[in-house]
Amino acid sequence: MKAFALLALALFGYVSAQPGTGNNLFHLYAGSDNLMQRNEFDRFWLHFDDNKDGEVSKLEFDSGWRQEGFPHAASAPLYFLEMDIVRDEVLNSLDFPHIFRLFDEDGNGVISEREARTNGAAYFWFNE
Ligand SMILES: [Ca+2]
Ligand SMILES: [Ca+2]
Ligand SMILES: [Ca+2]
Repeated sequence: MKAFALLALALFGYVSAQPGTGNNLFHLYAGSDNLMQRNEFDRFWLHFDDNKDGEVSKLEFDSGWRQEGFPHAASAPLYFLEMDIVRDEVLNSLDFPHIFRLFDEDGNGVISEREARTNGAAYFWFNE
């Protein structure tokens, strides 16, 4: 729980400190190899899961997006819809593999910084 609070703080600090949100988020989750594996990608989505039931509800996503100071908070409900690919009004392990493949454009099983930036900008209007 403490680690989580620290992570949230780190996220918030990163986001509010400078532009290029997608870029900083990528480094936070991708780690030192600068590539995002499936488990790292899932970890990003699940950090919105406040009650830890393995599913990100629309409320969790919307309020998390705002609390962390991500850009274009008014559009968070739309971003949720975009990512709810298996349409059941929650983001969970059914959606993550599909979202991952949308980001992994060359299909090599990892998300590169370029893939993250391009798609983050397209889906969430993050600064490139
Ligand atoms: Ca939840
Ligand atoms: Ca879903
Ligand atoms: Ca890739």
